[in-house]
Amino acid sequence: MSITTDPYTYWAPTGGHPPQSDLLTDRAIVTEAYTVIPRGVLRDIVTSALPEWSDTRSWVLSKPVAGGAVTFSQTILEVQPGGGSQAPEPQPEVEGFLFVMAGELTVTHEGTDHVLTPGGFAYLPAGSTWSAQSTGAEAARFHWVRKRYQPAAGLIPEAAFGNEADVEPSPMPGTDNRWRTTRPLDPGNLAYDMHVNIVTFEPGAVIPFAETHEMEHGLYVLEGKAVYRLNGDWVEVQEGDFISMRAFCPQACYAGGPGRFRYLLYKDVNRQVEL
Ligand code: UGY
Ligand code: MN
Repeated sequence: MSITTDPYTYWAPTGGHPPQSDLLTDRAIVTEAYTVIPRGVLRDIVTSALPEWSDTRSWVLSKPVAGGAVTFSQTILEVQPGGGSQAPEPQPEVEGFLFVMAGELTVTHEGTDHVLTPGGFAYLPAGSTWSAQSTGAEAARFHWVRKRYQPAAGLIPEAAFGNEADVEPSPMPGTDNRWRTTRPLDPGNLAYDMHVNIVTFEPGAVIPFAETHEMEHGLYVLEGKAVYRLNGDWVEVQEGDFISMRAFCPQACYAGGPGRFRYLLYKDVNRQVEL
């Protein structure tokens, strides 16, 4: 079976407000093991401004909540052309990962500019000096995953910049590349205590067992649709939807097509359990 060769697409929210004639029923749910935030709820009234950023609004998709995922926050920022921040990160002990879906974001890290377009990413180590500006003609829309860095003796994580198009994905064994993972941060480098990967399924590919692991996930669907198994439930998801999973939430999926199914996946990794 062939691999889809169409260019990657990235679904990003633009806000707005539904008409009074719409049904309110959607798939939003908070359970003891997972949360689903469907794209239909990413509206104007749930945005928040951030004091460190100008001409910006944001949708916070995940933050530590008792009983839920607690190791990270994940936010979509929408920064109008010319807007941005000279000092985006208020907490020096917090690392960040940016992933651009629309527009252009210029990230200046330790004095060097990095221009990120859709598919572009940046890893900013905790305590590093960086700023960001929306430098395109349309608003920059991007994910910002933040995590309190968990130090490990002798290990110092390096900043990383690039575009997913330039990172060779790793095929999952026995799938003919129909389930593959693009890893912007070197998985062999234990200085990193989180990964943010892009997972791709060709139509018909599956996660064929209920992964049940200590790591938490933030999962944002970039492209396509699928049915996702979360704990005891099957949930239909599409591009623009977000799922957060607490530790040990059983998970699998069936990518039934018709197109490719792709998502951005946060995962805490490489550290002893803190007790
Ligand atoms: O790496 C992972 O944990 C990944 N396979 N999980 C997932 O896609 N839900
Ligand atoms: Mn997983």
